[in-house]
Amino acid sequence: MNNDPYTLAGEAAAALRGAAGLDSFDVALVMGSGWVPAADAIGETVSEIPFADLPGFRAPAVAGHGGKIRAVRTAGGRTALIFLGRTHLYEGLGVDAVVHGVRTAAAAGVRTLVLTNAAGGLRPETQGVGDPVLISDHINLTGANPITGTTFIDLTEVYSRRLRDLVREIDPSIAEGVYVAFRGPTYETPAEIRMLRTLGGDLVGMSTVLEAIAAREAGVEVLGVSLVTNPGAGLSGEPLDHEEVLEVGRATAARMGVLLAKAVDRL
Ligand code: 8IG
Repeated sequence: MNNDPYTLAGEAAAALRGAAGLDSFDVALVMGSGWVPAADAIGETVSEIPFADLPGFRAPAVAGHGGKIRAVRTAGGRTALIFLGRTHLYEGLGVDAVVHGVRTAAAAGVRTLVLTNAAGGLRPETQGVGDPVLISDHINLTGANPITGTTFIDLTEVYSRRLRDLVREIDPSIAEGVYVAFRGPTYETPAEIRMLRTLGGDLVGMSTVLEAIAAREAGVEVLGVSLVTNPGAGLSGEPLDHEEVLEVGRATAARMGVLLAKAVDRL
């Protein structure tokens, strides 16, 4: 048995193709906390497989993450893989586990990846809770990288300008921002939030950046969208609460679903 992560991704991709009866998929979407309820708007379900039934995947640990991969056909005739849940670095399963879904999607033929997440907002002056923000760039403070060895990948445009422009044609009011990733699972201290604002960050979270790097390694074009679910620690005078994050997601699911459904058919 070969446990190389890229080989495992190929095996998982073959299983997904088989279950859906499709040779390839156009696009993959990773639905972060708050985005899972939006998945139903993307298209008609063709097949659904729990993570636990696929090579290299584990059931996700976080409440609010569904833990399966759905194959769908969109209204415009595209085929999409929707990852309902993801593995986070803070779960301690390692970097390969975090990016396994992205490598599987790439192996399944996907050329465009939509990474969604819920994030803390670093600019409450201009960001409303419940607003989507297009990720324009990232600052990777996880201390990790999915690539080992002398593969020097260009990260000048991790989050495709073409895809961001396309989403703004659908919703011109949507803002852009720089996403900062920490390993977590703690939220930040107020001092760390002040540091991130000084560094030029607009959003803070615990996902997405390693997946985006793995996608670029595979030559996959990336669209990143954050749902702002709370102001960063110390910015609002209130403590941070995971339940509140999930509630914002439930309240905004319909809007997010409509946005993504329109975007996927134009990618
Ligand atoms: I939702 O404020 C969500 N995820 N690191 N900080 C970090 N991750 C988050 C936050 C936040 N909000």
